[in-house]
Amino acid sequence: MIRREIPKGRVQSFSQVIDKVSEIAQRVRERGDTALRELTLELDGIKLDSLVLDKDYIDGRASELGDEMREAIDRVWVQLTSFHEIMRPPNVGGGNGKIKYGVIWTALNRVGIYVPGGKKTYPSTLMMAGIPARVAGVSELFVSTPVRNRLDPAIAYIAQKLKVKAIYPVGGAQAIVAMAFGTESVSKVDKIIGPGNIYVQAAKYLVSGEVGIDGIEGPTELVVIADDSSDPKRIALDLMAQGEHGSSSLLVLISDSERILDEVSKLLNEGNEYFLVKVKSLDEAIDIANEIAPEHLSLYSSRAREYLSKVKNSAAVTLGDTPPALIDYAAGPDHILPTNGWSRFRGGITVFDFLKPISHVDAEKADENLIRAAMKIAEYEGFSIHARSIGVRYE
Ligand code: HSO
Ligand code: ZN
Repeated sequence: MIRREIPKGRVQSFSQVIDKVSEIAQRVRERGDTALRELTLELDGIKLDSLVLDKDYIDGRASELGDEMREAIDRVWVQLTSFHEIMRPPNVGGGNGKIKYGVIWTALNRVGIYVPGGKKTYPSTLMMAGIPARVAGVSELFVSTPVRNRLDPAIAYIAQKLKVKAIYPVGGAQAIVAMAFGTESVSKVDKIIGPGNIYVQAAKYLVSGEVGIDGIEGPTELVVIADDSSDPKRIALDLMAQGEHGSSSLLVLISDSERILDEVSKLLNEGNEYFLVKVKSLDEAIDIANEIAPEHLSLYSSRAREYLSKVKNSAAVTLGDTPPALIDYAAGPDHILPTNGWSRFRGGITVFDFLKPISHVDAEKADENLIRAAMKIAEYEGFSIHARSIGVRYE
């Protein structure tokens, strides 16, 4: 369906499912593995033998992967690794006066990766979460993913390459809660990374008081800004490509050319809703895109580079004739990206999602004025012992 208007908001909101997810969370917290088995049967219709996949089984599944797919994964692996490596921050240190201070970037210890499943499997998502984790130096990786019949050989192969500690064949909200709190079989992690359906998102939100989460990643979003020099067939393909994720995808084309809007509208398929917006100038288009704050933004214009600096809210921008789907699979930047307007305040997954800065201070000697200032503020707050504990060092 084609709408000639700016989209008003997002279709899904997890407030609709939060009660159900709270109930699932309570069951998993109270009854651990037993609840995981029951919920997987009830909600997914899958009877689980084991909650942790056997290493020999994973190796066996990986060995079923065809050579071409293996080579494709190996090639993309190099590309994603090189992108994430340019982001790795150095430890820094400095000082002013007599105080020395610094920051040590420290990798997280245990990370749980959620890989969505269902009708499709997402080996690409396992790479997008696992590779920056490995570049950051995370000690232990765990994967949870629904397994309908047998584990996807590509997921098995990537898990092998990532040296994951365990794969749990569990999906949905229950998988998130299990990794957040731990069960008899599932290890408790420090942070959970990965996209998922509305139940998974709501569960991440719910457990975010207990563990770190990367954000809330919902249905895919693409805004294309196109001028008259762009190719309508390719624009239609880019929009329909992100429509493959399902009917909740947010798909928008903004253009100053009526001809482009017209031609694209004739090429779009059924099954998704598409928003087509006519503007007077590309500056106006950028303003609208910044307001929408989409996950993916395609600047399909010969002046794309010029417009890039005007983009304020989007986590992944493709320039000119670059296909947005290349970011989904191979360009280098991550495809785990903020949706629902979250690109107003965060970007896609990088090594920083797996690192934390530990700051340190060495102030055995310190500037007299600074010491007096610290003591003054402590006393102002009514913390006289704080003040004394400082003063006694530098008398
Ligand atoms: N477009 C999705 C990622 C994806 N596409 C995975 C295909 N597979 C969110 O950026
Ligand atoms: Zn996609």
